[in-house]
Amino acid sequence: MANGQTTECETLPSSARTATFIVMAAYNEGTCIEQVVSEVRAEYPNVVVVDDGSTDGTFEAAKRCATHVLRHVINRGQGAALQTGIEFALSRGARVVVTFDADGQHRVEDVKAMIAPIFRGDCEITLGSRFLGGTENIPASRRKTLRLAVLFTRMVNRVKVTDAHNGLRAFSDRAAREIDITLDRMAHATELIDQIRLSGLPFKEIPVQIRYTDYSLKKGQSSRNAIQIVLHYLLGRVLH
Ligand SMILES: Nc1nc2c(ncn2[C@@H]2O[C@H](COP(=O)(O)OP(=O)(O)OP(=O)(O)O)[C@@H](O)[C@H]2O)c(=O)[nH]1
Ligand SMILES: [Mg+2]
Repeated sequence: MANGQTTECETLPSSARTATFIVMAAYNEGTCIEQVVSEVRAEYPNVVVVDDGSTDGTFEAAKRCATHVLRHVINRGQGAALQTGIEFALSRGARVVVTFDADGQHRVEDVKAMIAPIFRGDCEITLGSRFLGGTENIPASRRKTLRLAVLFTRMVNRVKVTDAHNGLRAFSDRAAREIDITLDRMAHATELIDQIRLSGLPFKEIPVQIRYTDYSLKKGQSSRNAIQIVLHYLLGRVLH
């Protein structure tokens, strides 16, 4: 498996932009989704929002700005919403599928470096890494939890990554077809790493930046959630 660090300077042909589908799972992101989608859509015309049973105005806001909007009638979790969005993107002819958080934590400018190695045929999957990207303002408790997640991934999944829970990822259509997220909630991130290892598909980690804003910190995952995520993942392994 490839595991390199690259930066991209080249420009992408417009055919690559249109063949790239950006999939966003969104849960109660009504206040920011329009801005996030608009920024992405200015560069990549195919943006698929999966509203994950939100109880605010996320669905209506997404309808105003996204290319495609899907909806789970109940909240099922990020893993389930991403699987729905990935399957939809493939059904519409996506050549590359990118997963991108709806809370504004990812940067549109990082997408190019994520997809270029796949279009070049260097690998089938890219995983964003905030630790290779030098993200500076990671809160101390998040940093510790994320480091523990990396240790867990190295020991349990036996895959050497530097950031196991980064929502910015890209898959070739072939990889997206092989990946089948069955863990509905946040444990899907660890399940994905298992599936990448089992598939033998070549992947690369790409340096990216994660924005920590007041909004994302208030809404995001707590350290207590991390324990739930581990238990959910282990239960999933026993049951599958
Ligand atoms: N929390 C949560 N997020 C969901 C859910 N379904 C979809 N999402 C989306 O998943 C994305 C990531 O959720 P976050 O809770 O921010 O998780 P995270 O970015 O891994 O964690 P932080 O670094 O703490 O922000 C966001 O775009 C959410 O809108 C859900 O059921 N719960
Ligand atoms: Mg977040």
